[in-house]
Amino acid sequence: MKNRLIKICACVLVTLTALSCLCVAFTANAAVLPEFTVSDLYQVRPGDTVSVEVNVNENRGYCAGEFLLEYDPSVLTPVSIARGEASSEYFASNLEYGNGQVFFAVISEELMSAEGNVATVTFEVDDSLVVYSGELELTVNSLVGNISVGYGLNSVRNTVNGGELYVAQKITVPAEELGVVADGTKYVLCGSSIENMLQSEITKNFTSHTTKYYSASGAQLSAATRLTTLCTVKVTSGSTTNTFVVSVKQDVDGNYKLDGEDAFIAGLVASGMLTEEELGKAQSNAADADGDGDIDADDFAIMEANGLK
Ligand SMILES: [Ca+2]
Ligand SMILES: [Ca+2]
Ligand SMILES: [Ca+2]
Repeated sequence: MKNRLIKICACVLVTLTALSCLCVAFTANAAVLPEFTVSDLYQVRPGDTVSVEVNVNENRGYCAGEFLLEYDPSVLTPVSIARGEASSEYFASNLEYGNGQVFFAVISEELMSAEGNVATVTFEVDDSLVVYSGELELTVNSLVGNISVGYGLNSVRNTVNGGELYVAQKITVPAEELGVVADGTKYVLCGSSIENMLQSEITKNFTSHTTKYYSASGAQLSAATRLTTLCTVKVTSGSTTNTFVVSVKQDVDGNYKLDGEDAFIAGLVASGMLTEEELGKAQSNAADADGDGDIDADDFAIMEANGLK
């Protein structure tokens, strides 16, 4: 009942504001809608409490707006919402608007032209996750402006930039925390040395899951075999399996040796004969020997020196 009341109130407010704004004298202006963004969330751990900011930029003014922030309810649970400094005091919200939806509305008698934070929604992240990559999407509905700023009542329905969410459990081996990078529906597990990549040590991170280890060709590895580039780790809990493709710095071809072959592949990328997309994320990360984010002559030189040892 409360939910419906909030929805109805917001719609009435928006309609009333639209009517009052339409009274403003018309001047020929191109519609310049305010730009809304949703903050990205990286480096999030399962069980964390995180805050997602909805911000407004390029704001020539609006006097009412209805917003719907959509999230994955299997991953996030909303706990609170706070009005931002760029909103008016007439702010209505509903955390339980729909499954995976937070609703809020702002309204003002005068144009709100401040830039900055409109609202901040705080979520709890499911603590049983291993890894997750997804997006929160903001839909701006029924944005009301003055005709003089180029628009009256707009049903914007735009999906706003940002809102990426990336959650990964901490995965450690002795002396190192392994990096995790999203790669489509898979994830790349990044280590610095084959010496560190012991199955038994990685298994210790997943006490309530089942872990299985495979070679690049898909054969299950014997327990003592270390992992290197293009090996895979499957982590299963219930009906959910997360697949990690291993990447170990400098062993680009995944043959457990650091030698001229690895330098050769890096050289192909550095010279433009092979793209990082063609090579794939796990091998590209391995080929970035100095870890500066690109594959160039410096990386080739580091790996070429391995081959001469
Ligand atoms: Ca190699
Ligand atoms: Ca590099
Ligand atoms: Ca470089």
